[in-house]
Amino acid sequence: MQSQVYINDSVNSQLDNLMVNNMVPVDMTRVLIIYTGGTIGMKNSAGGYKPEEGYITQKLAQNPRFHDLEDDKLSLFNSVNVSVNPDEQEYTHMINGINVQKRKLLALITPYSLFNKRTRYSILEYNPLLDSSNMTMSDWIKIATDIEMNYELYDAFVVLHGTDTMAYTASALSFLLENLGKTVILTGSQVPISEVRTDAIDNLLGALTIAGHFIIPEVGLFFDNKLFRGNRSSKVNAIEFNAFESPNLRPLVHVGINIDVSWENIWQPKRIARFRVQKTLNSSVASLRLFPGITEATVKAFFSPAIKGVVLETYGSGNAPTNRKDILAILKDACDRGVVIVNCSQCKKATVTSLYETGMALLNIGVVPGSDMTPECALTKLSYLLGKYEDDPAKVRSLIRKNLRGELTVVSRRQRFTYQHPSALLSSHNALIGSVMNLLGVVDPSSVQPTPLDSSFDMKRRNSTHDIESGTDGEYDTVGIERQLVPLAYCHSARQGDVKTLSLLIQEFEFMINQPNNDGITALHAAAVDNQLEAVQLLLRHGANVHLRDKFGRSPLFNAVYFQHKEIALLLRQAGAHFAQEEASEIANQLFESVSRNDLERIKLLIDCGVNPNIANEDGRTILHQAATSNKIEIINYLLSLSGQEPLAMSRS
Ligand code: ASN
Repeated sequence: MQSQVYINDSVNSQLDNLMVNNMVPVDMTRVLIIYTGGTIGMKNSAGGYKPEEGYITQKLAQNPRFHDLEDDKLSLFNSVNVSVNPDEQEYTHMINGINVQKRKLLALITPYSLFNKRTRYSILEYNPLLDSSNMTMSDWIKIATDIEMNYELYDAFVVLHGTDTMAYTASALSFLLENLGKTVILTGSQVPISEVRTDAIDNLLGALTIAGHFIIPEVGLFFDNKLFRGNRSSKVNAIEFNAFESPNLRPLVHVGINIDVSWENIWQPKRIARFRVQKTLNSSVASLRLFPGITEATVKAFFSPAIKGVVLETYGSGNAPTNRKDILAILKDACDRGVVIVNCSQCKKATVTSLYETGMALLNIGVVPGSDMTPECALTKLSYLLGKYEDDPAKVRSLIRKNLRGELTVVSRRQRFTYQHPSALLSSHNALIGSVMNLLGVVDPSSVQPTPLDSSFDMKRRNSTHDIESGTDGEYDTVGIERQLVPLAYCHSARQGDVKTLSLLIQEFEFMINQPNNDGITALHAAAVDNQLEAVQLLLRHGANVHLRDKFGRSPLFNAVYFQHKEIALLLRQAGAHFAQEEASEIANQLFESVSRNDLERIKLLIDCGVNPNIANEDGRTILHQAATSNKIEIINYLLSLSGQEPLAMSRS
């Protein structure tokens, strides 16, 4: 899509971003907190607990753990732009064309963390603030749309939300946010932040810390020191602080003395596609929990023609009574009519299989096994898929069984009973590490020391068969060696365009594809700098993240454009890359310099990579002004063509 050029564009809103950006250090992350309501922000009043406008921002601004008061005095970062939709009605069923307006919000800044990072954040507060029991599907779409509108302005998003329906919202968002490349974390609390003894501080600080330090490109739910995959979580406790569980998947992050990220469990999107938001959900979905003795009349009424998708909550491993021919007949009739029925277990920890005759009976009439999805997840997934493919139940059925966002485990019959002895895996591990060290010219493996446990690089070994926690497995310390050598090997082979070695590394260490080497660069940065197109393609298909910045704060896209590697730059754009806010001023300089140098190719590349051609300098002048003043006809004509205007019929003299 081409950008439009507005000839009379005055100082545009990008400019004040630019000016602020000049002062933003590399170690700064921008987070947008979307505050939707819930207990977390409530205040005790005469009429009981209720949310109060502006209260949470005020509370955080006064707390030195959340806001650097010294910095506040300098007021360097005290306001930030946020995109909002002024017309609330338009959120539902809106496909494209969001009516975007910029609003200024108060910006807060965390003190430096142990890793020398700070997070600048703002709170976009909803009106009205909702108890999550009052939320509807259009609220999910509203949150998703707000993330979409601010996707390029912020590095990560935290959603403050009531706990009661948080698992539903987290599941829904995980589907609505397609090709997500940034961190989105939902959190809330059991006790309001206004109380002395509250879980709000730890939950919010934990979510903000993770969002500020790591790119975990999925929708997570942070509670009681754990980050869960959102679509795997359920509220299980309304009395204690540990309100959530993720029964069928280990937490993604544990926050303790260290922050342990289980990188091997983090969802790595493998499609080369841009971030987009699905804005239609089908509300004709429902859950039916079986119980012994349920009547035919109840089931019949439930499956009335209006219904399009049903989560059938069955017993144990997905079992339903085979002696209830009346119920099976109603289910079969519904399936034949095109209703999509998903079989989920009533047990928290379970996988729906077809091992028992009672489960097979459902499969045979067309009910889709939901594997280990939570009922919350199955319902929102149905609503999402039926929102996209309402008239194609066969497609919905097949996609329900697929793992779209890490929401289910695909287990084949054979896999259930396979056991591989750890030594088999470790010997292949050792062989690979040995060859990696050869490649890098490292002679003595035992001379390689592990890096100290540092949360930003700390990672657990893969689970199950690989689980040798001590890190020593006979020959040498594989954990420490992996941590140091694998990123080195990734970068080295990416730089050389050695896709054979890259493929080998991916086979064994795909989960480390985004780990930076000692110079703070990732394999994708290295391949982009050295114009290794094939390597870039391979890395992107295996989960390389386009938003990671190197130690200079630069994204792979910046590198590709800087060195004018056009194909790579365009491929990165296709994969959702955009210039980081911190890069905006340098990129704008490049644009203006290219006009001075009459470098039309670079101008085209910058604009194709998303740079706004109407960006204005400090004098409010755009590149069109500059090209006109210096009589750069080709550039003028190119800029005019962007907005479909006739070229100038001027001579070059
Ligand atoms: N009822 C509240 C809500 O879900 C519960 C909470 O946030 N702890 O909004």
